[in-house]
Amino acid sequence: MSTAADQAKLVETSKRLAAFQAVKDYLLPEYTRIGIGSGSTVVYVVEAIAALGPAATAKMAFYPTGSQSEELIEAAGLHLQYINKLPAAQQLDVAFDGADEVDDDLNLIKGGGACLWQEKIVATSARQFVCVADFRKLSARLGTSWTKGIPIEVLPMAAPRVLGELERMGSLGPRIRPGLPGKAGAIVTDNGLWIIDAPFAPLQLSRDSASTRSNGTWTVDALADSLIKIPGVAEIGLFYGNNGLEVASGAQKPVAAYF
Ligand code: ABF
Repeated sequence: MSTAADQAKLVETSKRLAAFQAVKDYLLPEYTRIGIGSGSTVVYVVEAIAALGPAATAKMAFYPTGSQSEELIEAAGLHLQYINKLPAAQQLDVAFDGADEVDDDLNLIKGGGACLWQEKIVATSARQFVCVADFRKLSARLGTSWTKGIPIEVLPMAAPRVLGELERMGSLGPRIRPGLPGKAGAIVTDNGLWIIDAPFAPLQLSRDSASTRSNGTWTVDALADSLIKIPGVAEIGLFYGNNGLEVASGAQKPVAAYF
């Protein structure tokens, strides 16, 4: 009989295998600029990169998505660089990041770790964005396995009005994310903002659905378009779009996902 400990071990093994495979397939020796996301799965991505050895990574610079990945990069002895130092005409060769949920079309929910804004900037600065996750994260419709809600980064003074607008849009119980255990008040992001988690019914897959809200269900793109327009919203944890192979560059959605 499988115990909780067995399941936890399976999840960690899955994350590690996915991370090592993603690095093997997508970190080419000639690459020099690499984005590093946040979360516990990315720890294995950095482990896989560090395992290549100093000679292999000597010419590579690593761009973090917040304070956690900054610490990871430094602790692994890799060269830390910042996205604000990247000239506008240049792109990262590849960016690796985790996700909270991945649909069949590779749209993502991200932001469970409160780093979504910088994660989106780094992902869209890369020629190729590669998602690494474990088997629990894959589902046919976003909002099925990740039921805490879509993370939305907001200006604190706008939070009550954003909550009201989210309810009007059909979110079921949106709430300001509390601080980490032992910390009073709301969680504060690396950007000094708050996070609202807004649950919606599982999202429809199709981009060209006739109705954006038939049966109270939004399509990913229609919901994203509406959320980002709410005054006070800085960024949303939906990484979505229609980036087929021909438009991989600068896309929010990954070109590949590893489980
Ligand atoms: C980041 O870390 C986030 O976008 C996502 O919320 C979270 C996933 O964390 P984990 O890998 O620990 O499940 O990728």
